[in-house]
Amino acid sequence: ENAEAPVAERTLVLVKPDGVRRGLSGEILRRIEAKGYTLRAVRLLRPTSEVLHQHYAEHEGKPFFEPLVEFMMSGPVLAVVAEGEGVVPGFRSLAGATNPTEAAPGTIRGDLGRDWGTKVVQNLVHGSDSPESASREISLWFPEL
Ligand code: RTP
Ligand code: MG
Repeated sequence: ENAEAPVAERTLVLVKPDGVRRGLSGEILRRIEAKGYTLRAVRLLRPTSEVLHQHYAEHEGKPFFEPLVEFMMSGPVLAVVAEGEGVVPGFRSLAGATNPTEAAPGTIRGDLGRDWGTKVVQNLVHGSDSPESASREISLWFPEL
């Protein structure tokens, strides 16, 4: 190993309550590992309103904000730190488009998700959208890391 190698790139993945409820946690972890990324930390938890308000701070004030927080508190969430070069954009590619109806086949949302006619789109997973978001979100969900 190169002693000059930078700290490995990390992203925060959440399997949202719809994914856990539908029994898709294993399938989603399988896809992350099959792509070649490493699972660095995994925790099943019921997120508090405080954590979710911080996590989704950029969406505060939007019409879907409170329904989104309520949905995220509707059941357990699987929080995951995945690691590997390019994992931030790489996991966003694995996840697919936000709207599961439009997400391409081959992606998590495209293969496993659909529109259920709910107030807020249920799209199975969250993935950090930049390395800066990833480090902020990892400290929020895994303060010990
Ligand atoms: P995520 O953060 O969950 O990975 O999803 P994303 O980047 O693809 O989508 P983003 O724009 O960050 O929105 C965060 C989550 O809010 C819900 N949402 N609902 N119009 C709507 O009903 C709407 N827009 C966004 C989704 O759960 C989305 O993933
Ligand atoms: Mg986002």
